[in-house]
Order: sequence, then structure tokens, then C-alpha cells
Amino acid sequence: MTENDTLFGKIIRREIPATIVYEDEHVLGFKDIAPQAPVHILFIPKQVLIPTLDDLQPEHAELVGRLVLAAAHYAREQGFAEDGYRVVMNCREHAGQTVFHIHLHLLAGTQLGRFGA
Ligand code: IU
Repeated sequence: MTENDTLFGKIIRREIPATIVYEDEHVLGFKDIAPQAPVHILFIPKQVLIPTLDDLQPEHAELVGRLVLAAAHYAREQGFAEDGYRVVMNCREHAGQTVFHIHLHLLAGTQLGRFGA
């Protein structure tokens, strides 16, 4: 495992608690501590520390796909895929990124408002 030197790294290493709801070889999914919707899960890569979307390289294509697939799998499994959901990734300051280990937000469980500025 490379440096997972953020709070999310500590969650991966089970050094701080989190409510983990999804895990496979590459991806961990856990409940956001400050949920913005009835369902708010974060999906993160386990082995590779990529600070922001701006750091993505072509070799990360499969990993990013795995984050999206994990969210879609979870939505189907939990039974809210038909009602719908949203996935979001924030990049840096203007998007409000606060943890510099890329993560996919999954928001669901209510009618979500439109997004934008
Ligand atoms: P952002 O895209 O970087 O803004 O999202 C970071 C999210 O991580 C944010 O929604 C926080 O509530 C969440 N979070 C968490 O779930 N557990 C933590 O220990 C920390 C942040 I630090």
C-alpha cells in the first residue's frame, strides 16, 4: 500500500472508526460523517493515493471506473437505484474539496435539489 496519508487513509487502515458499507479489493465505501442526504456514502480507492481529480493519469481510468461501479452496485443492492441518486466528485477549492484523497460522493434517499453556483 502506498501512502494513504489523509484521514481517509486512517479509515482504510482502521485507525479511526467509520461505518463501512462497501468493500472490495480496490474500493472502500463508508458513510459520510456529515451527511447531506438520507444516504451519503463516500467511495475511495484503497491502495492508491490520488489527491485530486487533477492528479488523475490515464492508468487510473480503471480505478475511477471502479469507484462509479461500486456506487452503482451499492445503489442497486440497497434498492434505491430505481428512484435514482447522484454521484459527485469535488476538485479543489471552488468545488469545496476538503479531503485530498479522491472520493466519489453517492447521495440518495430524497428528491435532490439542482446543483450549481
Ligand atoms: P469533499 O468532496 O472533500 O468536500 O468531501 C469530503 C467529505 O468527507 C465531506 O462530506 C466530509 O463530511 C467527509 N468526511 C468524513 O466522512 N469523515 C471524515 O473523517 C472527514 C470527512 I475529515
